Amino acid sequence: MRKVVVAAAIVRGGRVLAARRTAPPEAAGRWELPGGKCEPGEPPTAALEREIAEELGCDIEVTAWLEGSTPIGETHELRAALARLTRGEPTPTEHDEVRWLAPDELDTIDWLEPDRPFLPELRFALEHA
Ligand code: 9L3
Ligand code: MG
Repeated sequence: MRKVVVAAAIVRGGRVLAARRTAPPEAAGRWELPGGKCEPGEPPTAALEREIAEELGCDIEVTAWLEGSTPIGETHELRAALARLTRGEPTPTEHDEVRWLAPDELDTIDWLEPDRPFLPELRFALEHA
């Protein structure tokens, strides 16, 4: 069983928040849906709320999990959820830039590979929210 990494597609006003990584070196400068690893036994929704509070200093509510999961290397897998802000403004502590992307801007940034398969469903959700 692969260990689970969770990521948030935080949606506001028809746009989604993308975040640019600073580490590790091979991922620096590339974009992701923010999030991180579940702790052992930690439910994915709780892990995602915790990771977003740590990385962006704001609170979210998970509204729906996107379909499927994607491999991260040999040992982990990525799951992604739609979410909305419930407190605060996202302010990066680990990322060096964040952007609110409209659906037609999703293809304009260099996403990490594990995130890319979620983009079609995310685009659909943004267009039909
Ligand atoms: N990862 C990939 N896409 C994402 C996230 C949040 C994470 N949207 C990968 C990057 C790392 C691993 O998962 O290899 C763990 O993520 P983190 O704890 O370094 O954020
Ligand atoms: Mg992270």
